[in-house]
Amino acid sequence: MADLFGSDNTAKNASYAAADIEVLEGLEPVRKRPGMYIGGTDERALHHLVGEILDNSMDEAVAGHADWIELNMNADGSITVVDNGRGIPVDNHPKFKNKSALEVIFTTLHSGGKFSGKSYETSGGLHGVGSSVVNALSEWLVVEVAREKQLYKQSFARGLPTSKLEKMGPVNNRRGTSVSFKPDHEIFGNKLKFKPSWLYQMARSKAYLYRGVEIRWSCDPSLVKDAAIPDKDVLHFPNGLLDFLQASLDKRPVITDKFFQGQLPLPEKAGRVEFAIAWPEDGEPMNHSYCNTIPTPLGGTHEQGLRTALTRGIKGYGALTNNKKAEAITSDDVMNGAAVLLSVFIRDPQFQGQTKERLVSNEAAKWVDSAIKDYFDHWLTADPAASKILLESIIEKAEERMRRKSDKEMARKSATRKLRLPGKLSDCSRTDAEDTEIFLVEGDSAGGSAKQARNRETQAVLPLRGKILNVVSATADKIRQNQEIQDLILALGCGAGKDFDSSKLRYERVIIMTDADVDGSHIASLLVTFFYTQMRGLIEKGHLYLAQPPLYRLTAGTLSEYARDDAHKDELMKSTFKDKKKVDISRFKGLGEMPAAQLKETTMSPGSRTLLRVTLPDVMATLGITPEMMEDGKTKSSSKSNPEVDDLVERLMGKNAELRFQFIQENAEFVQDIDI
Ligand code: TSJ
Repeated sequence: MADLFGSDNTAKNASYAAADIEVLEGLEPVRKRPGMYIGGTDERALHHLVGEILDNSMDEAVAGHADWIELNMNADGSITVVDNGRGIPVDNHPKFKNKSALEVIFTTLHSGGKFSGKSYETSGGLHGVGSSVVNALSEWLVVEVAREKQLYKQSFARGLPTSKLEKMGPVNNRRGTSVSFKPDHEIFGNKLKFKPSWLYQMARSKAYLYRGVEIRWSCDPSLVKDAAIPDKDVLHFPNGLLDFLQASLDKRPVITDKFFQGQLPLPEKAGRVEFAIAWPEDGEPMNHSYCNTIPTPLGGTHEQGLRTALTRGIKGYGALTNNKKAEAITSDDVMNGAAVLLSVFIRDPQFQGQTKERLVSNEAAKWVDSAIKDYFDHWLTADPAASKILLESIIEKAEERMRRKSDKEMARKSATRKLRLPGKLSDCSRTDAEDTEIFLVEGDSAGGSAKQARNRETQAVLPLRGKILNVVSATADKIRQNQEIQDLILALGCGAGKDFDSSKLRYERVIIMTDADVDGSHIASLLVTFFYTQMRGLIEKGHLYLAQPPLYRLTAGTLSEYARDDAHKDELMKSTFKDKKKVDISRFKGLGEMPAAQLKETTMSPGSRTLLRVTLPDVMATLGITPEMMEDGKTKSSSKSNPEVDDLVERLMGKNAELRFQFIQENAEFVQDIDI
């Protein structure tokens, strides 16, 4: 929402360019396909509406303009959120001569909100455009604004105004915004109701995440709630995440009483990071991360930065204290036993995923890492007794992991693989599947580069020639006759269709590595579709990944970075290369022409690459697709047509490769693996 008022926008508005208008559109698409905007129409999505509204008040508080927020659950199933901020602006918006800014905010959709995979420029992903989405999906919504000593009010129904913005008279002693809304039963059905416990938890965690705000909770006594949920409560936590962690651990014993916690500025004035970490004795991990108080349950770059800092710190401390065993520690050993709360505040965060639950702003990893690094070193050296206990417990984890691994290797070696393998396969030398990968690459030339760039012990390469058969439109017989497909099935060792057995998979990860162009996208989407129809278990068990080869290399003097796509390139130009006069941008035509060393660094080496994990079941569930409907890749005609399903099927099976690849990428899970 803030972008509607940003200063550069105001300047642009004066020129009233046609191009500007395209950015905003009505709310019909939201009512037509609610799932695309709020990730479904289930209970979770319903509660998401409250988050959208609350986040706007949180933004106002975090910006320093409000210090309390009310969250009320009303007897009629509606919600009221109030804050004492500046009040949503009510002046006429320059782009819409007869409409107030407030009305524009509640009745228009930023087109970034469409299923485009692009993030918005406001504080958080779905957020910031959320108010109009909530309005569209509400039976009614009423806004009141107290601003400049005047009270204003406007009402809406299902996204459309039912009144003008009215002046309700003077107010002298307060300012702020109040929004009440009732979710539309036409969208969410009659059965869905807000759960007091969920909303109370949401309010609580927001209060923990920003110590400068007091959240006043109230829930109508007539609503049924758990014994633990009060009718009224004031949530305010001056010790922020530390209070949050203590409450979450709930007296579970920890291996050192000293928590690692802090609030630190990020470098380059990029924002700040807060964290509180403990290592519980029971070794049960806990991990919650947030960006601008918005939960990021799928993690992302901020978590990655913390991981890197903690792992380097622990290993460094091991080296410092001459503990040789520390060398074997991996980031998983450090994180898997930790209870972690991480919260970052940054400008213009980039989110990804169906419900924008993962932070992908590239620079966040480096910012969080460098903010925490030295602070962690100091913390470790300040209390050697506690640090020794911590180090030793992490070493124990590492040793346990290595024991398990060698047991497994022994078991596999005795059951030797007497397999006929395809001639084109360059296999890895390791014989058991653990920690091995196979790269499926497009064509022999890319195959050659990949062979040079790989780690022979753990990475296999299978070049696939030409476009593989479009499996969704072919019969099972025809699929099996296809040479490329036969090679693929043989190399993976796990069979296909009815014979599929994931325990026979010869590699831990199957990585599709195609060029970052239209043809590459096409092959990648065909392969994903093949796996979806013939080896679905492989996706379900999280074995399938997409590599992310760069499309550009940016160079200025000694500075050199790779960019995945145009958006990433633009982002780098605005950040890392901002002050550079001459930036040389080269575009890679294909993986085959990339020097092996670069291919290794950018795309193949576990230390520096980024992989996307393909997780289709999530999306299937969200869009209401059952596995039966997709059997043999054909939709069984169901009595009533479901536009969301039709659309998905079209995306998967239709001719448009771009759309398919976009679908896959948007729903893939972000995995960044560092193996230090
Ligand atoms: F989501 C929402 F729009 F419905 C909503 C917004 C709901 C609630 C309960 C509060 C809010 C909200 C918005 N609270 N505070 C604000 N602040 C602004 O919109 C605002 C005010 C002044 C200025 C300015 O630059 O003067 C800028 C903004 C973004």
